[in-house]
This record gives sequence, C-alpha cells and structure tokens, in this order.
Amino acid sequence: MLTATQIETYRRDGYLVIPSLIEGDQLAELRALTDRIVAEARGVAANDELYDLEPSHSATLPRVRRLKPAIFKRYKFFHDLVRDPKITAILAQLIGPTIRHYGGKLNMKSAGYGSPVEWHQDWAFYPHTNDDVLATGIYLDDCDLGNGPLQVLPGTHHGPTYNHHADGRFCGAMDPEACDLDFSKAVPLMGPAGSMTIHHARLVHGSALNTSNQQRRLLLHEYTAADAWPLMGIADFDEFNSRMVLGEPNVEPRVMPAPVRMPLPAADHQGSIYENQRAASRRFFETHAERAGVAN
Ligand SMILES: O=C(O)CCC(=O)C(=O)O
Repeated sequence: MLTATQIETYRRDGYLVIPSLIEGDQLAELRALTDRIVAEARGVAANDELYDLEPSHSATLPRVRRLKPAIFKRYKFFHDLVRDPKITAILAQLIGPTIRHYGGKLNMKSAGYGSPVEWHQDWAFYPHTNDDVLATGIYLDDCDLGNGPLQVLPGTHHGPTYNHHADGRFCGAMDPEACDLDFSKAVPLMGPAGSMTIHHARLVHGSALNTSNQQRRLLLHEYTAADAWPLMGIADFDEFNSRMVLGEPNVEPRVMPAPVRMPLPAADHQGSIYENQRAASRRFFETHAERAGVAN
C-alpha cells in the first residue's frame, strides 16, 4: 500500500517508483517465460501479432524490440499479473476502486542496441473522458543510468497535451524543439529487478538507446478508472468489460476537462510506438543506426 506522502507525490509529480514489488518465484517466472517467448522469435521474419522486431532483426539473429498485447491473452502468467492484488491495491489508491486494464506490452531494450522511445504522452495515444489513467512498468532487470531507464518530466501531467503529429498525421512523438520543455530536468526511474514504476497518462516520458551490456526489459500495463471511457470509442463492449481488474463496470462515463488532441489521422506506420515514431520530423534520442554510423 502507498503512504499518504507517496500519494501526494504522485498527484504533484505524476510518477512513483515502488522498489522490488515483484520478487522471488514470481520474478523468476516472469523472466524465464519472457526468455522463452523471445527465443521463439528465431525464425520469425517480420512483425506480427506478438513480436515487434528491431530494425536489425533477422530470422537467424533474432532481435525482439517489444512483445505486444497478445501476451496478455496467450499467457496465463501475464493475464494474472495484470490483476495481481498487490498491484491493483496500489492503483486503487490513485485512480479509485473500479479499474479496467487498457492494454500493455513488454519493451525489451536489449543490451547494445535496444531502441530509444521518443518523448511522448500516453494520453496523446488514448485520450479518455477523464484522466484517471496511468501506466505501471515492472523492470525485469536491474535498471540504472546505463541501460536506458524510463525518463519522466515531473509535473508535466498538469500541462498541455503536446502535438504528436508530423506532416499532418499522428506520429506518437513530440517534436523536442517545438515544445517549451527543458529535457535536462528529466528524472530517470531506476531500481532493482522487480521494481514497479507508475506514471500518469499525461506525463511526458521517453527513454534512450541502450548502449550498455545489460538488457533493460520493462513490462508496461496501462490502467484506467472504470468510468474513464476511451474517446476513440469501444469496438466490442463485452471485450471492454472483460478487462475489468477491480470492481464492477458501469455505463456512466465521468467527463472531466482535460486537454485532448485526437491521434488522427492515424500514424503512417502501424503496429507499435516504435513504428509510429518512425515518421517523427525530429528526434531527441540517438538511434542504434546513428551510433553505428549507418543510414537509418
Ligand atoms: O520502454 C520505455 O522505456 C518507454 C516505453 C513507453 O513509454 C511506451 O512504450 O509507451
């Protein structure tokens, strides 16, 4: 459970780190299952429903950038972890007693080449009727400054929703030179394997290329208050309600003012944030190709 000070810090700064929340056998299983799924990418030639692949991936030299939301449907372990009471009890203190899982993914950020994620706000991808919306991140590996920690700009969840468009289309990345933000104030969220980060959906965040020899895997889960409904609509109401993780669903969305920009027209490159961000007009973080001195 969170202390009153932690709750106050989250409201003020928009993020928290809970050290070593996942431990022992549960952490060991999370790591072992992930290793197994990644090993099965050998032979996969292109992005599919489960795998998002690094630009330098080949079927013989498998390089997975992300495991996509299909892991929550295919693997009971991941399905159950989303609903783990030690996580949902914490979330209830931040967004209330009825909670729905929105989605998630496992970003690999592999040693030596794991891709950067450009500055963005999750809210630009999935605006809702109110902003009781957040993401948790569970580190599968010890995370320090060297292996590409998630970085956040404290307090930005109280500010505008920034432009995430380029050439008239959504691209999932902010133009770092077109916004009034001082990125040198970014705070890296670090901790031992099993630590859990929490960030508000409107908080500006991103992460750099992993140039170290330590991988940095981060399992991201996105959650909303049950009465925060997605402005992009609900394709399947039963499926929507099957994602309740705490309390009962309702049909009374709570509408609260929050700055919104719709992610439309949709990004040119679909499949993941990495793909969306390929269309960004300007990048902040160095890419693997740039570092290696080859054309992107
Ligand atoms: O993996 C990371 O460091 C950041 C991920 C992120 O913000 C995202 O995938 O939306």
